[in-house]
Amino acid sequence: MSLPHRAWIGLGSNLDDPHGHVERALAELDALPLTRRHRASSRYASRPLGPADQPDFVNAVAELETRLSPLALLDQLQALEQRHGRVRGRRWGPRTLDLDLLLFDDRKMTTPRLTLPHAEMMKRAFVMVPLAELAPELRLPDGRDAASLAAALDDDGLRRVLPQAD
Ligand code: A4P
Ligand code: MG
Repeated sequence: MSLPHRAWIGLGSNLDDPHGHVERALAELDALPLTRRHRASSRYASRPLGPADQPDFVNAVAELETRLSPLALLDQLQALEQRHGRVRGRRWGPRTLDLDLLLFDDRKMTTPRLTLPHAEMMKRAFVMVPLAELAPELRLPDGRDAASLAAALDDDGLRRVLPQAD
C-alpha cells in the first residue's frame, strides 16, 4: 500500500498512567485506517506548560504515513483521544491523552478546526526536541531545520526516559 502523505504527531499525557497512555496511543496510531506509523521518538518527561498545579507530562513525537486528508486524520486523532477518556477541561489543563497534528507534508492552513503547522510547536521543547531526534534536518515552513530550532529553545527540564526511539 503506498501512502502519499507524511504527518508528524505530538503525543502528551499527564494523568492516569501517562506512560501507558502514550505507549497504547503509539500502537493505535499504527492501526488507524489508511495510515502506518513509521517511527516514534524516545519518550520524554516534561514540566507542565500552563498551570503548574498538575503532574509532569510524558511527551513523544510520531511520524506517520497516510492516505487520509488533514481533517480526516484530525477526526481520527480526536476519536482516539476520546477512547482514552479525554475530558476537555480548562485550556492547558491535565489530560489523559493529547494528540496534536504538528505537520502534514508542507501544508499550511488556518481554519477554525485545524491550523498547520501547529501554532505553538516551534516554541515548545517537548515537541521540538523529540521531532529533532527523529528528523534533525526537517525544514519547517520558516526555512529553519528542526535541530537548530530545538537547540535554540530552553529545554525547561525536559528529560529523556526509556524506552528509546523505535
Ligand atoms: N486544532 C487546531 N489546530 C490543531 C492541530 N494542528 N492539531 C484545534 C490538533 N488540534 C488542532 O485542542 C483545541 C482545538 O484545537 C481542537 O478543537 C482542534 O480542532 P484541544 O486538544 O481540544 O484543547 P487543548 O489541548 O486543551 O488546547 P490546546 O491549545 O490545543 O493545548 P495544547 O497546545 O495541545 O497544549 N505541557 C507539557 N509539558 N506537555 C504537553 O504536552 N500540553 C498542553 C496542551 C499544555 N501543557 C503541556 C502539554
Ligand atoms: Mg491539543
